[in-house]
Order: sequence, then C-alpha cells, then structure tokens
Amino acid sequence: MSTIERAEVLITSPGRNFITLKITTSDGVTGLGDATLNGRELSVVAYLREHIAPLLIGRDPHLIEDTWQYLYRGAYWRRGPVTMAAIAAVDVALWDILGKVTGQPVHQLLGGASRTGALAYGHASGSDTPSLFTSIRNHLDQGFRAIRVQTAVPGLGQVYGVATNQKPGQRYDYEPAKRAALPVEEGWDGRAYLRHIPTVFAAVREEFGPDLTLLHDAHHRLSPNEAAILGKSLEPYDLFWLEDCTPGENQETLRRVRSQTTTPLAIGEVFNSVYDYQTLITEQLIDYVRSAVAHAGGISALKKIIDFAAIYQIKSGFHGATDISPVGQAAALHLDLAIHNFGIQEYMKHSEATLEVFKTSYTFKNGFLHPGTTPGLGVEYDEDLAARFDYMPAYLPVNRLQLDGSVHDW
Ligand code: EZ4
Ligand code: CO
Repeated sequence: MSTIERAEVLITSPGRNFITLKITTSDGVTGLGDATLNGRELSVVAYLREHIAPLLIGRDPHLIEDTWQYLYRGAYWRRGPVTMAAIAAVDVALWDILGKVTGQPVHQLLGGASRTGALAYGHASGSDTPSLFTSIRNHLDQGFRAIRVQTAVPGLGQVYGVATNQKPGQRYDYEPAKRAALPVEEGWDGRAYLRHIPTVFAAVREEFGPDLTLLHDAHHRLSPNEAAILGKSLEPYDLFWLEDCTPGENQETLRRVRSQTTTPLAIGEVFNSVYDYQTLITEQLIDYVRSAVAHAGGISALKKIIDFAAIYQIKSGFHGATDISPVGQAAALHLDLAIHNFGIQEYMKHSEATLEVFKTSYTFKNGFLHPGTTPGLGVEYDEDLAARFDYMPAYLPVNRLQLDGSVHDW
C-alpha cells in the first residue's frame, strides 16, 4: 500500500498570491490542491502546515472520503472559510493523485463527461459606455458567448468589478485585492447604482442584440428590497443571472427577492458548506450555486452540494475569478464536465506569469472550456519559478457609504 509521505504548502505571488498544497506518496506520485483564500492567505498556510500536514503522513492517499471526514469531523470546529479551504486543498490533491495512479482524468473518476465542454462567461467592464462596449467586443473576439457586465456608477469612484484599462486585444485584468499594507476604501450609494444599471443593460442590448448571454454581479451590497427593485428593473434585458444581490448569509431574505422578480439568481461564492445553501436550495430561492471547489471543501463536498441542488432543478455556476488558482480552476472544470446539472463556468484568464508557474492542460475554444484528458487534474507546478515570487500582503477593498462614511458590504 502506498502512503502519504509529504504534504508541503507552497506559496507564490506571480502578480497575485496563490497557496498550493502538494502531497507526495511513497510511490513518488504528487497531487496538487488550491488553498488560496484571497486577502487572508497565510491563515490557511498555518492551518495546513501546523494542523493538517502532520495528520496526513502515513495515511492511504486513496481514502479520499475517509480523509475528508477525518479532517472535518475530527477538527470538532466545523465549517468556516479557513478550515474548508484547507480541507478542500487536501481533497483536490488526493483526487489528483488518484487520477494519476489510475491513468484517468479526474472527470472520468467522477462518472465521465456529460458534455463536450463547459460554457464559460468572461468579465467585461467599463468606466463609461464606449469603454464597456470595447471590453464586450474584446470578449466576443476571443470567442466568449456569455459576458458579465459591470460598470462605473456616475457620482461614485472605483466600484466593484471595473477594470481601469480595457484596450482592444488586451487581457481583462481586474484584481480587487490590492498589494498594500491596508485595504483600499471604496464609496457606495445604492440609489445611484439602482438608477444607473438598468440604463447600462438597455444600451448593451441595443448595441449587441437579444442573443448574447449577459450576467451581472451586485456583489452583496443591496438590501432585500433594493435587490427586488434591481431584479425587476433588469427583467426586460433577459439576464442569465443576477449574482449576490444581497449578503448571502441571510438565506431567508431571498424569499422576498424571489417573490418579486423572475430575474434568475446566483449566490454562494463566499459560502463554504452545504448548510449555507440549505434554505436557498430546498425552497428553490436561487437558480445557480456559485461556490468554488477551493472554498467549499473540495471536489467531494461541492459534488454533494450540486447533487443536492439537482433535485431542485438548480444548476452550477462555479466561481472562477483569478484568485482561484489554475489548480482550483482545473478542479472546477473536471466537475463541470461530469455533473448533469451544469449551468455555466466563470472564466478570467490568469496572467502570463501565473500560467508559467502553473502549467495547465485546460483549453478555451469557441466560448467553451475543457479540462483536457491528462491523468489527474492536468496541472503542473514549477516550484523553482514559483519560489522567485515572494508573498506580498494584499487585501480586498473595504466599502463605505458615501453619505456618512459608515462601513457597508463590499
Ligand atoms: O470579488 O474573487 O464573481 N466574482 C467575484 C470575484 C470576487 C473575488 C474575491 O476574492 O465576485 O471578483
Ligand atoms: Co461574484
């Protein structure tokens, strides 16, 4: 029997921070797991190094479910983003190992491909209408068939989701976590936002027609009533989804939003457990599950969430922002391919420097992602190159109401 011989936590920062768990077996097989928690990276490093790695040594790497339960129930302290990111990294690394040992891509181990590829959506944004249109055209030129639209709001400064530099042919580069000792502060005014966003979608539909799949992220900052107003006002523009319309931890509040609008709702990128979704799923208050493999306990745990959602005709829309490392993105793509109730996959291409550290085998063509057929996840990590990029503190912004400076949801 092979055993786990080493569990190492690798830190790199090729433009942004990534934490990767590397597990090595006594047979010399290695597996990778993404443990990146944007803005709180080193907490997961400590959890893995101090409290998980020592427990893994000598265990059978093929006992994926047993290891998950051992780390989850064995900790006594359940759930939470740090714990679940750490457990996710172990789970994904063990699936990677199983794939390599059996010579199968992970999606084959999950039941095989249910589709030829995963429909992906990209992020377009602009500080005004012309720059937004440029950004959308950029995405269409790259083959995207589904596009998330975010814009500046008149009267507000930097707001969530708007890249400052959107030139034709350039990679979309929006990274909310800024490298600095303190978080950047942004200003917010819900009424200005609610007035402006429907005019943006009207302009986009006018320019690009009824066919293009459009999405929008309200990023947790609306009250239940504001969310209902926005959902209603966007109905004429036929969105694929409105994401994170309210802070998701208040599940019951989605009853109010749901009863007021037919705009499809997506939620859950900050969730880390099936229990965060319990009311949302059983009452069918959402249409899409937004979790990331890396933040919701790994492939094993997210597969259970999405199977639970399937019973209620709820689909996947897994988180795929650039703070999900290429390892985490590959894990999502294998799941996307295998599950029946796939909806859409978020896709922001990583920087050149990131893709030199992480050699991926997934592909993007004609708007669809495919994880490839390399055994395991299909990602290799260049440790020598990675070691040249030291960790740098970076924080997600803090949001304050423009009216009186009180802290608001970001
Ligand atoms: O703000 O991943 O839908 N995507 C998002 C992201 C999140 C970041 C936080 O780390 O909301 O841009
Ligand atoms: Co989001």
